[in-house]
Amino acid sequence: MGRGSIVGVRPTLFVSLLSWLPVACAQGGSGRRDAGPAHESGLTDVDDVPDASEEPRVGLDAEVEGSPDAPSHDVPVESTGAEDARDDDGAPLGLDGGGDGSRDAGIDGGSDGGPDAGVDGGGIDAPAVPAITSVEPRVLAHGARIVLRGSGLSGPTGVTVGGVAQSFSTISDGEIVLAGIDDATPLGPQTIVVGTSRGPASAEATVVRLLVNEVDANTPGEDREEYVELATGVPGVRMEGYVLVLFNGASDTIYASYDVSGMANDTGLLLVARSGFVPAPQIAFSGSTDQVQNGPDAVAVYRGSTATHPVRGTLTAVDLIDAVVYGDSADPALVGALLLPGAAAVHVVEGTATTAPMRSMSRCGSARRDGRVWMSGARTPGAPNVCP
Ligand SMILES: [Ca+2]
Ligand SMILES: [Ca+2]
Ligand SMILES: [Ca+2]
Ligand SMILES: [Ca+2]
Repeated sequence: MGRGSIVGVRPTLFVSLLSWLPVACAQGGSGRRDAGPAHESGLTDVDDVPDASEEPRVGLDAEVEGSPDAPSHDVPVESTGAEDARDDDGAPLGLDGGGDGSRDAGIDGGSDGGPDAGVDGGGIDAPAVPAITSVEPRVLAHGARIVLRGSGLSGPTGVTVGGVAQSFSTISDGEIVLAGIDDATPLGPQTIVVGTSRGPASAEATVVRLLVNEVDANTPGEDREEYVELATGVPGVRMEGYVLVLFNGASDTIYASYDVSGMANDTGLLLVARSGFVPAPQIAFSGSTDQVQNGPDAVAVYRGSTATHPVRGTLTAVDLIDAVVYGDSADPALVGALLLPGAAAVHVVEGTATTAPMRSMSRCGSARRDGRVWMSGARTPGAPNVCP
């Protein structure tokens, strides 16, 4: 094809045609069925533009492509389906070839990312539809800070989980933070609802009550039978987004941490013990002996991960979900940081030198961060505790 045939074309259209011509020529005879009549008619009457109630037809693509500025050879019209005659929003196409991925002769106003020539029938910016696109973490533990992300979330009128109102703060149109899932929120699969002036946005998530349920730090002889048992309150829930943290009272720093990941058993428990322990743990200690210090020390669960709570990390109540402080003597720093103030701020004793190896420390109540619900009792790894 000779370039001379388009000398004098406006620069912008010239560029458009340069990008268009090779494609047009390459398409050759692949034109649509009605290319002939449409082209023969030359400039189709604007009155012929179909409205939404009429059978879609192609017309104005041909009008542009067949304009006097176009090459004089038989213009191969793109193969267009009927849908090409309408905009993405169903409006009559007009001078818009966008959204269908095809190449148009320089007048492009569509949603394909090309420059808009200002003749797009659509393009009116609508307010963002309220939507929640992510919940972090996906498992909602009582007391846990939860981040909701999405769109159209500004000016929320309220947030509920399982029908229970939650305290929250709005970070932006796309982010809401729940300060801590209310302890009264029902467990199991629940719906999160963010009310807005433009209607509600919702998402599904599982609510758990994540607790340190039992700790056996001191076992007969070499400490090989130690374990920590976590409770979720939801059988078979697959956990993520939380971390088990072991604090050394001697330094008040983290000496071990494990991501709480894996599926709770049919009583909603997750066992953390050495590889090879019976019953098989959901989470394995990194070693096989002396993995749980005998006290005064503490075991806690946080929202986070081993990355946010690494070994040598410091004592904090930020994102803390539950904790137990234990040992023969008190550790005011651990108690003060991890347990609730007042009567709840007491540590638990596993037993005497004689009895401790045969017993464990068991939770016998559901209060979080409360030493009063703990007692020395029978070992029940992976099974419900034996309580009075
Ligand atoms: Ca130990
Ligand atoms: Ca210690
Ligand atoms: Ca013991
Ligand atoms: Ca148990």
